[in-house]
Amino acid sequence: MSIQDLEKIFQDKIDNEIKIEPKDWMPEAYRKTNIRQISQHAHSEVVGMLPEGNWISRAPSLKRKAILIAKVQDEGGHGLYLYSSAETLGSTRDEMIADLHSGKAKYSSIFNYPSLTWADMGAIGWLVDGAAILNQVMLCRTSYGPYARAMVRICKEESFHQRQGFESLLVLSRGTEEQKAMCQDAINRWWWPSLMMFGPKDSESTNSDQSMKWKIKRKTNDELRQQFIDMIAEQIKVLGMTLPDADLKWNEEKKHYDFGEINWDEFWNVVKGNGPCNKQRLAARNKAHNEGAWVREAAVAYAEKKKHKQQKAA
Ligand code: FAQ
Repeated sequence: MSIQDLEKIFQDKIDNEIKIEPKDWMPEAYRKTNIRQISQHAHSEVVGMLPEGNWISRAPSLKRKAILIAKVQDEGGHGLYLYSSAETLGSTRDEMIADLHSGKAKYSSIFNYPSLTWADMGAIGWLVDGAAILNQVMLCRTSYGPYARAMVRICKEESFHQRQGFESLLVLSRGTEEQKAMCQDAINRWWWPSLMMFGPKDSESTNSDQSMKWKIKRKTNDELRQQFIDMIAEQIKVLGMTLPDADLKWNEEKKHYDFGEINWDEFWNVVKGNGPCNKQRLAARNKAHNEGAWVREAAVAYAEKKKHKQQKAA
């Protein structure tokens, strides 16, 4: 069969909503784009454990501590399903992790901001998981089968994360003046970086056109960002707080909220490794990896021992 025939069969499958599976023929660029996106997504989940992990030992009650531990563990689990899904495309976990640790691979810009107060745990759950879930609901229908299936469970867990974040902020928003101020301050700091999670404007998005044709992405960066703003602009009213954007206003004609200009210089600066916590995050991941070397060695030694035992018995 010629390349053109194979490409036609592949695109027909996509056009007919048939998932692409690991053993199917696929264009090399489709494979690479999926490895790039899925591995960056996995790295984001794992690096994303750090800002919240920072508050586990300082949670204000046993209940909040148990919830936060469970949430951080969930994020680690999401990373593992996603690495497994990328491995089905021929990339090894060692390669992907090496790329993260050397700074070659990207992960979401949002995790390069510091978590300064307890209220940040609520703001991360509500805004960061809220933004993540909108993007990920779309990815449950992405064209690559293993990625789409991994997203189903991830979305269920993220939706719990978002609710716990909102509930945590709701308690603060009804608390003392100090707690209300802490809640507002966390929202002020996390709002704009959350909008940047959706990626650059469509006009600047290098991958979107092709990814939309391949149905890896089903909605553009700007579409998802607008959907998020429309949702949060309503939910903030329940909290009795405000969003830090003087231009945020309902537009009756468009049936969407208008909003102010995002600071794209800040976004690219963070993506290029110069955000407030980039160096700290990579140092933490490298340290954890190095300190865990003995666990990996022990696991390999145990697997070898088991194999020999089985071979002897056979
Ligand atoms: N940060 O052409 P596009 C979570 C890069 S999970 C850093 O538009 P694309 C869970 C992009 O890679 C959050 N880099 O790119 C959680 C590309 O560079 P490249 C992560 C960014 O891929 C919650 C360049 O800019 N979610 O939060 C960012 O079509 C709480 C041009 O951009 C996912 O990864 C950014 N924000 O669209 C965990 C979802 N945006 O690679 C713990 C899957 C763009 O060509 C606690 N990913 N770039 O060198 C996606 O849906 C897409 O990859 C987008 C970007 C939408 C993120």
